[in-house]
Amino acid sequence: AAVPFAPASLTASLHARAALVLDGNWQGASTVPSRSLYPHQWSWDSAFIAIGLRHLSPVRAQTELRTLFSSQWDDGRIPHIVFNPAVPHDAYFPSPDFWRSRTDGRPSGAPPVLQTSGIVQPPVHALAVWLTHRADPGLSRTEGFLRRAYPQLVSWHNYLLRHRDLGGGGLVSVVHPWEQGMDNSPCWDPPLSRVTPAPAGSFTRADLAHGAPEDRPTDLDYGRYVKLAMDYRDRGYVDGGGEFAVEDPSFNALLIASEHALGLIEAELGIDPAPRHVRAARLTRVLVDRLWDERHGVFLCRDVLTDELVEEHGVAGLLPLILPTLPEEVVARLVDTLTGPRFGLGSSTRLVPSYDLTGACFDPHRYWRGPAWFNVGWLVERGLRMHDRTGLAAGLREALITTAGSSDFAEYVDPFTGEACGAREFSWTAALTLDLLH
Ligand code: 9YW
Repeated sequence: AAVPFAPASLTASLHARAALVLDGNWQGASTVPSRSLYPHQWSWDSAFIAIGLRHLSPVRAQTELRTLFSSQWDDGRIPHIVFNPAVPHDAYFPSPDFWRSRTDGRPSGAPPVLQTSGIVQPPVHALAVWLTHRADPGLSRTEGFLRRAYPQLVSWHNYLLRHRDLGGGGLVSVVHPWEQGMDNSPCWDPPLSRVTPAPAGSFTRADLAHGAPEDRPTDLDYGRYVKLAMDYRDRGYVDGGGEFAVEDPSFNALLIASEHALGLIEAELGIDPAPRHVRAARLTRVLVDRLWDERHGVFLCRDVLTDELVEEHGVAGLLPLILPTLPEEVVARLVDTLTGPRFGLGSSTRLVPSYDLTGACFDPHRYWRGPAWFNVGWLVERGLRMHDRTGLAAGLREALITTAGSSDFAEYVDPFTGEACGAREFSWTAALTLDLLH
């Protein structure tokens, strides 16, 4: 069926509207994802935000990333939230008193003056640093931007590769669905089903006051998220020994893409980048070995505790498309899957749904169980261009730009109709629209 998308806004006014969203969400040294729903700094949001912000103000993009990096723990992890102390604790749950990052004696060494969470988010940061540098290399050199960010990025990647190879096969595991960023993806259902949820009355969700409950994760999911986070906290954020450990194709692909970006940063700093690119190519091979499903032409999650692949087709399984050394036969299969009945790009939808349209759990409105997200679309567009699928990339780019404008930069949209869901004036939607317009 034809998809009724709103007509394209004028490029110039869309650019101005996106800039206004980012100005409105700017806090002086970082940007909130959404003023209503997410009033602090989120890790992978900031990376995507910087990628757009660099077109408006390279200085602000640098500041965004530097602020985030100042929250890095001694063990190298970059926490998924940096809390704004001026925001009341009940504005977002879990709040700092849940995470207790400043409790004395944490072996992982959280920074003493900031309040942060203890889990992480996808490592898109080296890519964001490199793209921010490219926006104004002169300014970046004057500011020592790469020189200062480089050791922080190295220690961040080392944390992941050294402390999070919980499956022992060379890939990184996430220990909580929030770490991968696609909170309630059906890919988490089997591994999460083993987790006993925290009792319903033991915590109060803040998200339901702002978002439509039927679009948000269920209470049962939330109870399990809380239990996993509490257990990790109570183990002092020491890795290993938890009830949830999953190798996810998107998290690992973003790490590998960032390893390549780190190679480009090294070349710029006069450091030999060859070992970095070799490591990234080796990790790409490991990703294919451990997570590629030849039968369905998609990457799957590996549940590390059972050592089994999870038979659910989430969009995370398509994101390795962003990898430059992915074998062409794998690229071709991924493009078939993307444009086939399960993801429908170019036929049943012009966007990229977050989950298999034919899957039993598909829901066009419920968060990461079907709706289309703009960061995902941006990554797929980049991957398609990288692998010379320029026609498909151009169609997707156009649809992303048009839908961002017609949905008032929504957090996510119905993949068929483009109808806005979740928060409006969402920062990464505005930022990545700016990037697509350039
Ligand atoms: C939540 C901020 C974050 C994103 C995640 C997204 C959501 C937080 O919002 O998680 O409370 O549900 O799933 O990817 O970083 O935008």
